[in-house]
Amino acid sequence: MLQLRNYIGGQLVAPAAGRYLPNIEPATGQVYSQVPDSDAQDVQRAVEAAQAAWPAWRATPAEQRGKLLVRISELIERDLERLARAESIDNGKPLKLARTVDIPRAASNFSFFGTAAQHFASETHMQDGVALNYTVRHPLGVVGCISPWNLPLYLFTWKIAPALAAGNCVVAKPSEVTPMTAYLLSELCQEAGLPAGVLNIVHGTGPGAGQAMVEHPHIKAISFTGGTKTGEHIARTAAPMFKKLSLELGGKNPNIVFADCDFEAAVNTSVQSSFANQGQICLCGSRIFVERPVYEQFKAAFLERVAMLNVGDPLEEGSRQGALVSEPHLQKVLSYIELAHHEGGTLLAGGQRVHLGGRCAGGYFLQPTVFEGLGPECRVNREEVFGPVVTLTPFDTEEEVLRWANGTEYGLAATLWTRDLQRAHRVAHALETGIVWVNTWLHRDLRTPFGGMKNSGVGREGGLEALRFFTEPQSITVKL
Ligand code: TXE
Repeated sequence: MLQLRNYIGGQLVAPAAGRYLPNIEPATGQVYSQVPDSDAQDVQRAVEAAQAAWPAWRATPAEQRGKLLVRISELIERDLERLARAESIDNGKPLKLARTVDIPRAASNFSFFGTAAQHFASETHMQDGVALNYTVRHPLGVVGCISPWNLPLYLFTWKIAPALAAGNCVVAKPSEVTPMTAYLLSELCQEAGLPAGVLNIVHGTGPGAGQAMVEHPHIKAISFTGGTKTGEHIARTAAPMFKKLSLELGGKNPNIVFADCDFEAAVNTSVQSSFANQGQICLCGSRIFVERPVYEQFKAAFLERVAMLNVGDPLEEGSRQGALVSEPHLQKVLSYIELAHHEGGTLLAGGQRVHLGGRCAGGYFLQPTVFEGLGPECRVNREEVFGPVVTLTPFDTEEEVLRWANGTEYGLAATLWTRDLQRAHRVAHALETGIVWVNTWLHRDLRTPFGGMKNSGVGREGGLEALRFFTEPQSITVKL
């Protein structure tokens, strides 16, 4: 059985303690590879390798660093099909989704930041006749990147690429639940000629390798995406050490449909924003609020399209819904379906585990599930389910829907559907979320700031925000 290895100092190496964790294919429930269960010793080696590589990497001109990142991007594009298949097997997502979204985006992350570093400028403040003030942005040194299982290579590279572009050396840990494409990336980095130690990938659990990274005194910053509880724990550990922190956490995003919207577009995109990746995207709109005059019409059209989302083997081209990532996660989502019944919800679609035959007999499949009749105060409408479960709720006024939309502890993203331009701006500005999509969803321009308000996180990723996070500004004043 394939044993993955850590990527430390340019070499693929076994974990120091020789321990491994089983890596399960969600569509079959079978162990298909083993992932290093690394510990503090491995993290220590990775930090030492990164520290050794840093002086030369820092001194490498941004253009040359960028060329290496662009080369990695090209290799990801070359291996698109192989990587997409690996992602689908490892995560349970439909192969088509991995091929059209996850892997192309991983390639874009490297090419975008590979060139962005050359456009990164710092400020000058001239005090006429008195002084010239200018800002230098220094890389931090060794930084840590920790990513989750829902968009494995996509989110892993979204952190690594800007960190490297800004001149840092990186110790990175992918989720232990989906380590495969990070492992394949380490091979591509070797092929691209990335200098040894510039990027180090340590596999393992959160409490093991992850915690050791967060506690390590020589890791200057942590960029983390994952659950809000984990983010809280990381902040508690890292804040007293004055580490820079970027935390991209959970969401409970509203999707607001006004009666004057482009109806077909709203329905079709709402099916996407509800169930893409089995609802396991922090940006999914799991609370759908529909203005009362079109509520019944929307419900009927939405349910009709949901019925067409066939659940099947993620490797088969026709499957629209794949497997959930793990048995414990499936059980968590099922517990929320049970809770929705207890809270008085009416089940409109789905609600059951799906048992497929053949090779997928042991897989973690769930029907796309829709409830109505759950008030905004219900736990199902306040807590992050992170699965294919959404609620439909009619609303009467803009003020009411804004109160409900803003009524959770999260504030990551929101979508609104209207043809009224004034309302679009007014409602967007009143939403307490880091991202608002008007008449679209998951539309991403990599230059825009990405991140959440309230318990959805601290800091922003994307574009210049990411380059700023991974650098330390130094202000220099020269008396004229
Ligand atoms: O995430 P974790 P889990 C939400 C979603 C899900 C819940 C838990 O609701 O049900 O979080 O998922 C590493 N120090 N999201 O348990 O634990 C871990 O190894 C350092 C939302 O999978 O937050 C992995 O690499 N690292 C979400 C990463 O953190 C630690 C995406 C994320 O794992 C650590 C995923 C520690 N003490 C889950 N503990 C989103 N918003 O995108 C864990 N990790």
